[in-house]
Amino acid sequence: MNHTVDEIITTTCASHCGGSCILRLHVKDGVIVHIETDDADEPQLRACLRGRAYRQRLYDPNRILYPLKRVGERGEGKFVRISWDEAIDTVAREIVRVRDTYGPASILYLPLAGDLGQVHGTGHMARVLAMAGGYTMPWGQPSFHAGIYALRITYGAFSAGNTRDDLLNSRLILLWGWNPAGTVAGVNTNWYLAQAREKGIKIVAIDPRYTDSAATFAHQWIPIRPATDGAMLLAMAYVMLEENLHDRKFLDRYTTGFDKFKDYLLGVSDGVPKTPGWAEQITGVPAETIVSLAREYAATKPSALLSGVAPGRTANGEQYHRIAITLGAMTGNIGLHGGDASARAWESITSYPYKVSWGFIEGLARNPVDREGPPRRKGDPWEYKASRVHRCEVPDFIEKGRAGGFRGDCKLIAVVNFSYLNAMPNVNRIATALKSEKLEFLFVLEQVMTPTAKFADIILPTNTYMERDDLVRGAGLPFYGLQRKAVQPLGESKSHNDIATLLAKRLGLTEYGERTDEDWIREMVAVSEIPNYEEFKEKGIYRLEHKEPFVAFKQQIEDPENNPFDTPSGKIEIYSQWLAELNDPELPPLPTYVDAWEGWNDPLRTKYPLQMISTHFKRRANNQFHEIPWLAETETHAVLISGADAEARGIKDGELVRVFNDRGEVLIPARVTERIMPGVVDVPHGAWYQPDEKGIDRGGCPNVLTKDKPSPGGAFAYNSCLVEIRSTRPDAVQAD
Ligand SMILES: Nc1nc2c(c(=O)[nH]1)N[C@H]1C(S)=C(S)[C@@H](COP(=O)(O)OP(=O)(O)OC[C@H]3O[C@@H](n4cnc5c(=O)[nH]c(N)nc54)[C@H](O)[C@@H]3O)O[C@H]1N2
Ligand SMILES: Nc1nc2c(c(=O)[nH]1)N[C@H]1C(S)=C(S)[C@@H](COP(=O)(O)OP(=O)(O)OC[C@H]3O[C@@H](n4cnc5c(=O)[nH]c(N)nc54)[C@H](O)[C@@H]3O)O[C@H]1N2
Ligand SMILES: [Mo]
Repeated sequence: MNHTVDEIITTTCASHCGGSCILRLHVKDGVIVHIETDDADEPQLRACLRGRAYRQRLYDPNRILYPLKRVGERGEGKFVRISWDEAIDTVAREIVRVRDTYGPASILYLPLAGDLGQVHGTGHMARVLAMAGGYTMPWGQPSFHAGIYALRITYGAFSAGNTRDDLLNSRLILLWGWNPAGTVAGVNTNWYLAQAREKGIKIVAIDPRYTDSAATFAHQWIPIRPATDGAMLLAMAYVMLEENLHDRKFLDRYTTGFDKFKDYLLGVSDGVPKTPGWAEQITGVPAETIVSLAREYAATKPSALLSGVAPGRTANGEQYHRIAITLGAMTGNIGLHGGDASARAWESITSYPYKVSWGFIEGLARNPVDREGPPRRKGDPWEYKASRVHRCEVPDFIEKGRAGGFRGDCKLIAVVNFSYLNAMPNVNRIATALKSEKLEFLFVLEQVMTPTAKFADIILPTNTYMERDDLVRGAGLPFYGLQRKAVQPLGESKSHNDIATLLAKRLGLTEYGERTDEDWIREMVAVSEIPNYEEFKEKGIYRLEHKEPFVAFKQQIEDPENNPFDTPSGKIEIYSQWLAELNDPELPPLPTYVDAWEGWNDPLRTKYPLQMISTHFKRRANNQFHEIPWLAETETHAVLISGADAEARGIKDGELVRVFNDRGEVLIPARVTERIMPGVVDVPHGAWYQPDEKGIDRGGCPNVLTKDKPSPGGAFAYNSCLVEIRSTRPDAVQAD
């Protein structure tokens, strides 16, 4: 370090990768001049390239510094600067007008997770809107809805992750559709995987791409067609059953429904035995590979089948997760060190059931619209359907409203922490809906001028976690981090807490009260595991007592009599009673493989022969950091295509190609590589939608191509998508 600074502030990154890594901010004259990371005792909580480049995000010329009012068409991006008074007046007036004219169900609150701070999350605006009369809530988690569904149905739980240090207790690790070397999933995950590798623990990657994780950690890479994982897992179960390798004691003691599952495996119920030969036809994985992996997984104990959430982002994603859990049970790897419950949801990424839960602030107010909805049934994956709007259905809600069976006509939308237009499937359709006159008012809280912000009627400029105080939960290992305001908010940008307080005042919600950031943090610390606030404030971090790695469901397995699972039978339900009662043919009580729409066996593949996945990109956190120059230098946003598929289309590495289907077209450079299997292409998600005058997206946003139909359980099916690719060179030779 060759500069003098006034102060070095320790903070925890709250970017939307879920990393929660330690940053040390060097502040001089009120400006952050340098960022470094943890270099204290092991295990260090070291940050990635994005956290260390955050200075360019903080001082991004694209930052929104003043409240803005739209003057052009929605989406055109023409705004004028207005005062905070005018901005808050307008927003408050519109909320009251829409509520009084159309009823509160006409107000849609559309939050997601752009920032993972506990104080300045999405809770404040939820609280204001609830207190002002209520609002329609969205449902559907883009990340892991299929995982949550399977977790609830099978374990009756919301959390199933082990802390990452437990990986060192495994003897075999299956990275199933999971690439932590690229997508941060808790600080330190890679460090533990590297140690596992050094220790000689066998690691196998099952992924259509030869990922950085496969290249760095794995002994074996098994390429598989997207959305077919359930078939391979079933065939592995079949091998175990045929060769009597399964843990019958575990199944008898802790699970229900294995007999019915056995009949399904053997084909008794549907005439189709789920043999390795059957699975080879579907997955493209040779039968002998499936057989040997099944034998190895069953014979090596403990083994961790780490089922990633990406294979669950498919047309029947929940089935993959349910089958993966069933394999965890068949091998008796649940609830013990070195094993894994083979279930995934966000808590599996943060890996620890903290006392401070999500929704702390939101939970303080009662939302009448949601409460007045039809009663919920525990375990019913459609429990929200009647009172909420799936995030994929928003265009329908705008265009059809009550006539389309919704509980209101969507007239006002409030977007917080969400690059809605970019992150949701079928962007062209969303853009059309947002331009509709039926939508009378759209306001957005944003830090930068995103494609979504361009559609706003009013933009409220929001500051970043370096300009306010907050509390962050650790991921990977259990700890809390304190975020301290390092610099003054840029321009006139404000925090969520300040914006919501202003709005509450203008709406006359006297009972809303006023609390500083620190008041909120103290309130949360009081219910947390942190014993002493002052000490925490001083150090900036509190590591939870951690004598041994945390393992999900350990108590249920060690002492089942006193710790039943929260399911109707109290056991792990391979056959789900809840689903049997629900009686929905698309949500069968048994884990079942069904071919995905827009998958390998969809007849549409004759027209659009390539299966497109859209992975999470190393240099972005979803849509964030996309425009940061330092990061842009590290990796080009391009479509990954195999040598064979490129050659058949006369496509050369680096050239601009058209990626298209019936929903839209994207122009993007091609990266020809052997690191993706033939038949599959990858347009990484998070590049910003930038339509030209013909409607062709020059920004490279994969959601121009993805389908806005959720899986039966409500999962986003980004990785079930068929496309075709063509060169833009006139001399490209196309094979027939
Ligand atoms: N094709 C495809 N699409 C996908 C996915 C995929 O795999 N494939 N993945 C999906 C997944 S898993 C997710 S989680 C979503 C993510 O979708 P989003 O949640 O929309 O993603 P982010 O880009 O993290 O955050 C959204 C916005 O929040 C803003 N933001 C950050 N911090 C703050 C803040 O403190 N206040 C305010 N007001 N704004 C802030 C950022 O500037 C950013 O524009 O994308 C989904 N979309
Ligand atoms: N750097 C970075 N880190 C992130 C994020 C980010 O945007 N950037 N986003 C964060 C968020 S919000 C989330 S939800 C998580 C998401 O984390 P993940 O969902 O795990 O990330 P992905 O890159 O979408 O997918 C992981 C791997 O699954 C493979 N895959 C895709 N489809 C299939 C399939 O059908 N079968 C199999 N077997 N493999 C498949 C992909 O090739 C990829 O290598 O990451 C978090 N971490
Ligand atoms: Mo996500």
